[in-house]
Order: sequence, then C-alpha cells, then structure tokens
Amino acid sequence: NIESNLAIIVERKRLNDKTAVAPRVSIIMGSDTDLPVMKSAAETLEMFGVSHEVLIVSAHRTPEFMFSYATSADKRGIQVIIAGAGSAAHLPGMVAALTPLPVIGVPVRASTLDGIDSLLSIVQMPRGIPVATVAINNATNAALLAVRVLGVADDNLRSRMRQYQEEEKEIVMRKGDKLEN
Ligand code: RP5
Repeated sequence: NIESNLAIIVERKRLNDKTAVAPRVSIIMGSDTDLPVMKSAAETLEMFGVSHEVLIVSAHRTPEFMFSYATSADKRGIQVIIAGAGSAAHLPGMVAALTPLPVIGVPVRASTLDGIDSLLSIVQMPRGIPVATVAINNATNAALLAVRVLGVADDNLRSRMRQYQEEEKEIVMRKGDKLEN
C-alpha cells in the first residue's frame, strides 16, 4: 500500500542522506507486504533511540541487490541485521552467509502454512551460518535482541534495557494487583 511504500522511500532517502545519523541496525524484509509485521522492529528501536534503516531486499526477486547489500553492510557501519521474510524465507540465511554481522531472523506469517514454513526455513540453518530466529511475526523481539547485542559494548543501551525490563515487570505486577482487587 501507499503508506508502506512511502515509508520505505523515506528510509531509502535517509540512507542516501550523508548528514543523517549512520544506522546501527538494518531492518530488511523480502517484500513490502512484510512491513505491517516488521514495522514493530523499527518502532522498538526508535523507543531505544537506536538508529536504523528499513529496506526491501528480496533473496528471490532482487538477488544481486541482496548480494551487494549483504557484502557491504558491515563496511557501512551496520552492527546488527534484522531480516524478516515469509513462505520460502531464504533472506535471513542468505544474508548471514554473506556478512560477518549477527543476523536476527523474523519468520513472517505470509502463506496458507501459517508461518510454520517461514519459521522452519529460517531456523533450520546448517552448521557454520547462524541466524538467531525469533517467534513467528515477533519483530519486536528481534529489535529487543538487537538492542541487547549492541548493549554488550554500550553501557547506556544496557542500562536502558534494564529499565525497560523493570517497566515491563511493573506493568505485569499492576495487572496482577487489579485481578486481586
Ligand atoms: C517473501 O514472500 C516475502 O518475504 C513475503 O513474506 C512473501 C510474499 O511476498 P509478496 O508476494 O507478498 O510480495 O519473499
């Protein structure tokens, strides 16, 4: 749809804008139809103030672009790649094969097989080429994992993650209080 396409064009412009903050995390997906699921990864990174880019990169429809994107991502300063794809979801694994960066895979529910096809395509990587796979459609967790990876060498981000965990705990505790009253 128009809204998703616009978002992608804006992000592409940002990618080309040399004055913009360099993205630390790259969120890629096989199709713009993945965007409704994948946008929560971008929203979560925004919440943590982590710079990111959002791109459509298709293993099947744009294989040459996928190759140049994946082989150059680390040289551009990207530190973690979040890759979402559905059905025969080859994108995360192919990108992981081409980059030394950590790759987090998001299986997108996109077909009559309800996302099980995507999950198995992404999680069943051969030895030597790891993809950290999150639950079906759980792009939020992919972003949270990316923040934790970055937090290893970023004290501010690590304490922000601690704070987030405390806030989540409070929310659950308050819900428990409501049930008791
Ligand atoms: C995958 O095929 C994409 O990641 C998407 O989830 C699925 C369907 O793509 P479209 O046909 O909707 O563009 O490559």
